[in-house]
Amino acid sequence: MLRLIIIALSVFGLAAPAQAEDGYELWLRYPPMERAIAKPYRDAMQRIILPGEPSETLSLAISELERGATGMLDRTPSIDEDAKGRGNIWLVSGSDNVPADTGIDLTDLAEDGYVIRTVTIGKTSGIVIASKSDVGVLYGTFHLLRLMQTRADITELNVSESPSVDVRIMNHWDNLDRYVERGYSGQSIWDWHKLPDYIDPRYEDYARAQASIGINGVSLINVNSDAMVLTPMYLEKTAALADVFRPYGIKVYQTARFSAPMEIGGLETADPADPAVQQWWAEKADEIYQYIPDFGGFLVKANSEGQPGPQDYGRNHVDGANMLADALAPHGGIVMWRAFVYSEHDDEDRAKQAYTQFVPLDGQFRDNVLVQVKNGAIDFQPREPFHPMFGAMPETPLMMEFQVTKEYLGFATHLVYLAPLYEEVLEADTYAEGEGSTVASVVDGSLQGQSLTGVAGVGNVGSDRNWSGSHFDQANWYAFGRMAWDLHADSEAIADDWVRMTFSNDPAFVTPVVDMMMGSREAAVNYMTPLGLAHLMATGHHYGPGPWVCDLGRPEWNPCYYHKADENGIGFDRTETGSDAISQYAEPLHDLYGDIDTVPENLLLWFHHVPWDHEMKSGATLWEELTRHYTLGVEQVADMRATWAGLEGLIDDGRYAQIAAFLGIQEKEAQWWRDSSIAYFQSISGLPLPDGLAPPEKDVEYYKAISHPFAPGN
Ligand code: GCW
Repeated sequence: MLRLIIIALSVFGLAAPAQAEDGYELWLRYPPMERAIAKPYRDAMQRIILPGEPSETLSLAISELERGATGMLDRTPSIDEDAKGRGNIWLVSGSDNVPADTGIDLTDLAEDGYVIRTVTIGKTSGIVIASKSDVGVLYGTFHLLRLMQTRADITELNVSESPSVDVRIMNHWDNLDRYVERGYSGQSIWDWHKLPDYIDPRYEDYARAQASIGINGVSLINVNSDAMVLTPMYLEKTAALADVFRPYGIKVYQTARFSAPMEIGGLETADPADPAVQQWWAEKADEIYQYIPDFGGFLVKANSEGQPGPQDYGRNHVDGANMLADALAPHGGIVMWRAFVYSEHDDEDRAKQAYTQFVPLDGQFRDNVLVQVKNGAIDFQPREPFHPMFGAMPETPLMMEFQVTKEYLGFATHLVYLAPLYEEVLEADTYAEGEGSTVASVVDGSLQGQSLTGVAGVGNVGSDRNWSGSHFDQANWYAFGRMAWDLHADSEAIADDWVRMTFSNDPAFVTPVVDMMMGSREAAVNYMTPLGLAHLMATGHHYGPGPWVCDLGRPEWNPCYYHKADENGIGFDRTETGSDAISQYAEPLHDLYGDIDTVPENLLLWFHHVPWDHEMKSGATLWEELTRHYTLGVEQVADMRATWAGLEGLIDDGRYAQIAAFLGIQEKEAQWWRDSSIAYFQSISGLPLPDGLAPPEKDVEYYKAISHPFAPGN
């Protein structure tokens, strides 16, 4: 019946009615295309040409094309050995199979890169999707479908794509009991208890979504790891997931708890210099590869936040990482050794500690080790300068770690599109090898000649029906994949694609929503931590403001440590007169950041302790400017909400309503952030509010008393 209505409506040139949608389909919905524009797309989708038996991966490419064509065009292409006439889609895997006379040359492509080209071969014509590998064909297929979903012209295609980095991995911080650390989208999607016998169909849908954005690796459990995951019972479960992911080109990785030889191996020590420990890991690796022949390797958090590591035995990160690397090397596995380290026994500025520990080790890691570095030196804040390790270890491949889940950016309810943050970091110039030494060029290996490269994202995928806890958080998953594939991708173009695929191609919807997304990160910076402030979230769960927290055991557990507000001013002095963290940045950044007059204002309080009456570029004082930023943040969210209210009826009611409600939560919480922060900082500065600025609703004691012991994700 519904189908009849759709057909009837399309005959009259009307759009299909809004259908109930719950977000499960992500950006792969393939709704019917407007009849008026469908013709060239229908013409292009007559038959899929594939000589011989398709592999499992090529079968997935075929079924994806069928799914897209059926959904969007109400046409199922036939599958043929030979091309005929027009409308052929050749799926070509392997250089030797490229049809003659097309001029297509795959030589310079990465193994999983692809070309999509409009061709004429003799009397036939159509589109060739060609790659050296099956998975490259699958990626190319998703690309072609994206072009159709976003209504791009597909009549003259000449696309050539190779990924920027080798390893494009989502890190799950999922515990074996299904609780997700910093997860705001339900439980872990890995139902360990029922594995390996029950394979939730969701695993395959997950793999398909990941492949559609080029993700080729998944680490399954929390970096605060559990050694049990390396026992035979869990290896069997992991192998079952690996079997689901394999056809989608996705390798499985596991986190390795450094003390595993003691916890599950019965050894007295986990000292990497001990031959028995080395032997244990080598045998463990052999065992893992018996279960999972293409196992990717280990992700390790060691000597950080209480996790065990080589320093427990007087060894260093190289000793630990190389031991594991040696165990994996015979099987082709890699180690991703995290640089997110700071110690409760170290008084050095937390922002300096990773650099201090790692940079002297440059050049000593094995070839199959990637050092995984968070984008900033503290911790996934709304804004941080790029991590100073980027560029500072020319002999070591550094892998980027972004956070996709929004631990410090309002959890699942705030609409904050993260791609502009990723882009800002990737395009930042480290000056490591002179001007133009961008973080992206460090990560992709082009600047300093690394061959093994990677990008990781701490995922936001959980058991919620909509996967990510909110519809707009799907955009962060999507954008993470697209940017890991292309470190130079444009965040706005990605938002545009995502909005079209996820919601609608109607310009009356697309334009305002993309604008809203593009401004959303700066709005969050404004209402949470403007002008270079950081880590002022309530302690523990990080939900809401807590700038007044000053009394916890270790200095760096307290927001006070990060803002250092006193009656004279606010901000962390990281110049020579303070922690001298600026010395970790190359010239001219060292001088630029070190000088209060040249440091970018959006990083001012990250690097300087600034008098309240300091004159800002606008002519206003720092105090005035700070209060204005907080206020602006709330106004920006109110604008987003108003924009959304104007879009009612342009998409399905279900998603519309949930987003409207979440924006309401965001506005309320932005106001809370603004009011409580202004009230608190005013209690320190003792200054009057600038003229015309609304006073906080309540006094500072009211905000201090708010407590949320059960905030999620802690
Ligand atoms: O962002 C912080 C989180 C911790 C996390 C840690 C890390 C997994 O607050 O929950 O632990 O970083 O990255 O290791």
